[in-house]
Order: sequence, then structure tokens, then C-alpha cells
Amino acid sequence: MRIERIELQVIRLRLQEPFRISSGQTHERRILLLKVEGEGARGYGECVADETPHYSYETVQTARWVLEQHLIPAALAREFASASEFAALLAAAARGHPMAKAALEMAVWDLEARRRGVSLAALLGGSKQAVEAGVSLGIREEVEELLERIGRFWAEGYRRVKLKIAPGRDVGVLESVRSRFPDLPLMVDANAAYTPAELEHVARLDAFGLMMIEQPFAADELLAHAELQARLATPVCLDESITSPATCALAIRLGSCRTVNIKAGRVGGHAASLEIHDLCARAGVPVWCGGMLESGIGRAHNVALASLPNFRLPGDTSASRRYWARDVVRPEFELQPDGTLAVPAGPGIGVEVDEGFLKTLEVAKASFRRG
Ligand code: OSB
Ligand code: MG
Repeated sequence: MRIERIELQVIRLRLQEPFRISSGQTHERRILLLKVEGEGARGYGECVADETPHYSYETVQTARWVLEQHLIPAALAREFASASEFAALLAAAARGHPMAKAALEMAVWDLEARRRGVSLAALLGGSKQAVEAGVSLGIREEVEELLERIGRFWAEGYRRVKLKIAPGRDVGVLESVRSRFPDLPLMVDANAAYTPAELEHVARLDAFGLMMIEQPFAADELLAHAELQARLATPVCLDESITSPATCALAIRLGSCRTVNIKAGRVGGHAASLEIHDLCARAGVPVWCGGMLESGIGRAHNVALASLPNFRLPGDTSASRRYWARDVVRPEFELQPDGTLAVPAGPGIGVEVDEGFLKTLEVAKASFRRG
């Protein structure tokens, strides 16, 4: 395959409401998008990096820099056999920066799927026609407000609720939630807010019948997560820790988790996600698809990936309107009455990118051509 042209666009898109996690709050997102053209087709990718280095060290600016200086020039200088080989080309062009790489790699998967006239889901090896949707709720000052929102999303049909927690906003909140919703499929995500010295405190969360506890400690604390998992009946899930297939294999070997959140945008793209999916399947570890408050482009990639068989738990793949007043793709992603999102069956990501609307959201743009 040969890429002829790459367009980078940064858009500004306002969330319906602020989203607060243990490390910071987002209301208006700046999102880096890529469009690749070649072989008579095009493909779209979205970078999951945020404006600030709180969830990860990568930001919109670091991603843009490494894309413009290293990844895009490498992609435009070479040819490659398939999207599944493209990740190796990017690996040779820069170390690290998985979010920047993923944006480009995923766009190339979309391009290859369109060129072959198949859906991205099918090209990735997915077979499900719909994926189970959960919803992730940010930290709130008022518990009553949180309870009202949980009730609303549960009534809409979401299959499980994930609550963001932090020290001082954990046990008390869960007591209130459980007294109102004793049987709700519920999980929590700490985004690395606790230290290993707080292990005994985190272990108190075992009492709430949670589906899992996501990322209590820092990303590199694989041993502390293993000690916690040994103390708990509740599965530990890793998100920030899983940056590559190798770290995932290590986490499973150490017993650091019993389930894995896969975000293609965090691990370098679809090829790495498939490797993680497969190694987890071989180890009997179920995975689920995380989210990073993506626009419809990133969401389409996530939904396609989540159609693979070892995605056995509801994901953070919620409907477009849970995030945006208007999404950048047509049709938008909608929650079906059974609490799933349909996997688009058309070529590539299977939804149409609304380029006219993107233009109105644009804050920066650059394009690059083969030499
Ligand atoms: O840890 O999964 C996370 C959002 C931003 C950064 C990190 C996370 C999240 C979410 C939201 O939980 C998931 C979504 O609905 O996209
Ligand atoms: Mg998480």
C-alpha cells in the first residue's frame, strides 16, 4: 500500500457536560483527527490524547509534533503490504507515543477496509453485529445528582454503570449508590488515584459487589495491583497500565488483573489491540472496550474492535448523544432498546464523516504529500 496524502486537523468540540476524573476535568475537547488518502480510497483516524498530560504523558501537542516530524514523513516515504504491517513501520519511526501512532495506524486500517469494500469490523476479524454499551460517569459534588443520573442512564438501557472514584469520594458514594440501586451492574475507575500504601482502604471496595475495580494504582505499579488482586474477590481491571501487548502479558503473568480495558488509541492502534485481545483470550481473561470521550470517528473504530469475540463485557462505548449535542459522523451512534450499539456494516468505519461540520469546528490544519 502507498499513502499519497495525509491531512491533520484539530477540532474543538464541547461535551454536553463537564467530565471529571480523579486527575482532572474536561469540558471542551480539542481532538486531533487524521485523514489518509491513497490507493483510490481514504481513511480516518482520531487521536485520543487530551490537551493536558493527566491521563497519559501524551497530549494533542506532543502527538502533533511526533506525527508531523516523524510518523507522517515515514508513512509517506515508504510502502507496506497491509494495515497489519503498518504498525511495524511506525514502531521503527519513533519510540513510545502510542496515541500519536494509533491515530495514523487506525486511519490506515479504515483505508484498507474501504479499499477492499469490507467493514473495518470484518477486516479486524469481528463477528458481532452489536456491542454491549455501558456508561462512564464522572465525579460529582452532589451524590443526589449522581444517583439521579445513574437512574436515568439505567432506564435508557445501558448495560452497566461505571463510576469515577478518588480518595474521599469512594466508600461513602458507593454506600449511597448501593442503597438506592442494590442490583445495578456497577464498577468503579480510580484512574490511578491511590498509592499502594492505601491497599487496605481500596480493599474495602470488595464489599460492594462490583463487576471490577479499574486502575486503582499508578500505571507501573503492576506488583501492587497483583497484591491487591490476591486480597480481593472483585476482579481488578487495568487501563493505564496496559500500554502494549508485552505489558499486558506481564500483568496477566503477575496476576495484576483479571480483566483488561483495551483502548486501541492507547496501545498504538488496532494491530496491538488484536494482539492483546488474542493473548487475553488464550489466558482466559475477558476484555472490554474503553473510551476516551471520542468523537464519532474514534467511536466507530472502537465499536468495530469491540465486535471481536473476547470483548465479553459491556464497554465505555456509549451513544453519540451521551457526549455531544451533534456528532461528526452520520448516522450518529444510538443506543438500541437492548442496550447495544449496532456495528456499522458499510465499508471501513461504516459511518460518513461530516466534513462540512468538521470545518466549522476546525482550529488547526496541515497537509502533507508524498515527496
Ligand atoms: O479511564 O476510562 C478512562 C475518559 C477520559 C479519560 C479516561 C477515561 C475516560 C472514561 C470515559 O472513563 C469513557 C468514555 O465514555 O469515553
Ligand atoms: Mg479507565
